[in-house]
Amino acid sequence: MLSCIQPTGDVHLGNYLGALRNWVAGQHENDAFHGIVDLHALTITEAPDVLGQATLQLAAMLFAVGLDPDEATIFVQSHVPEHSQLGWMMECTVSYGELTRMTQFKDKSAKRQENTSTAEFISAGLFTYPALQAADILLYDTDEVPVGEDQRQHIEITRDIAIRFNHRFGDTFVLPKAVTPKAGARVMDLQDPTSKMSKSANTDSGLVYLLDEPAAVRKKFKRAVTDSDSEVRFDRAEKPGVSNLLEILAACTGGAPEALAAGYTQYGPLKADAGEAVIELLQPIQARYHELMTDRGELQSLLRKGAGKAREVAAVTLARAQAAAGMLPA
Ligand code: ATP
Ligand code: LTN
Repeated sequence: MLSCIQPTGDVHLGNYLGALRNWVAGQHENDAFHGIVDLHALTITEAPDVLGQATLQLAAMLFAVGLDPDEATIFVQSHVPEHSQLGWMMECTVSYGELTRMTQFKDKSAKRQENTSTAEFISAGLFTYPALQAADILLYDTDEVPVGEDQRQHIEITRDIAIRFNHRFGDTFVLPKAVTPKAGARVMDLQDPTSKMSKSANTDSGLVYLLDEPAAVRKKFKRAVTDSDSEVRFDRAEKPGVSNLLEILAACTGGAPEALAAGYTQYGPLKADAGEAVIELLQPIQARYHELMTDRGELQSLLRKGAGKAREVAAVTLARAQAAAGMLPA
């Protein structure tokens, strides 16, 4: 199993309850690889001095939420040069036409064009990104890639690339498939409960970050958008705000949102309890995060170890692909 996360923006409650928590729960049963994909972030990074720090902070967060470097392989993409090397071979296996059909490129480039500060530069890397993502996946003979709906098209193109390569050069790559995690909660924006909580939201008043102080969490829950009647009931369609609060509370305390609803007759106490449950959930994560960040050397050594483990697998796959393509060995 392989999952990857980009070091862009701060990790929020949706990322944790929808993804990271499942990674932690599954780390004992799966042979799991988790990549911090800094080369992908580079497609939209122009400022100096941000990527390394964001990478280190994300690594600390992954360890703080409970990923165990002895169980899972946690690595930084650029520390495993096989990603770039196979990425180029994948660029030569995907067609220009296929890349032009990728909705993520269309969305992200359109978004950059709307913003005056980013409008004039759309990198070629943003366009060829799916080839690098295919390399990420194929290097580990990955069977399953847990992703949200938005990434399904990228897993499909990875399969198409692998099939084409295998057809041209003989059986080389395992065909991966996308899996949607069964237990993941879907956390909505507290200010706009019909949209998912997302780093790319216009304002962050409806986002709860894993590093938010208790006072900030309390305030965000207190101001959460609900509706004008005052019945507490779990109903995503009719009562999105209230249902989101119930779902968050349920995800933190382990109950079921429908059953929790019965315990409330007013919105105020529900907001307060959901806020306190989140504060309690975040407290140990924040404590571990801050402790890990005091020892940069130790974090880097954990990442070096992860990259070493990743390379053991990636180097074998790359060599197999190069041999299949008939490249002269060095
Ligand atoms: P962006 O807004 O830039 O797309 P994001 O906040 O949606 O970022 P990603 O980096 O795309 O986050 O996703 C990381 C992981 O978190 C993915 O597995 C994704 O499915 C999950 N995730 C993101 N937002 C939510 C959410 N609101 N609820 C549940 N899971 C989420
Ligand atoms: N494109 C993904 C991040 C990503 C990824 C991967 C996910 C890069 N490489 C390999 C799964 C497997 C995103 O934008 N969330």
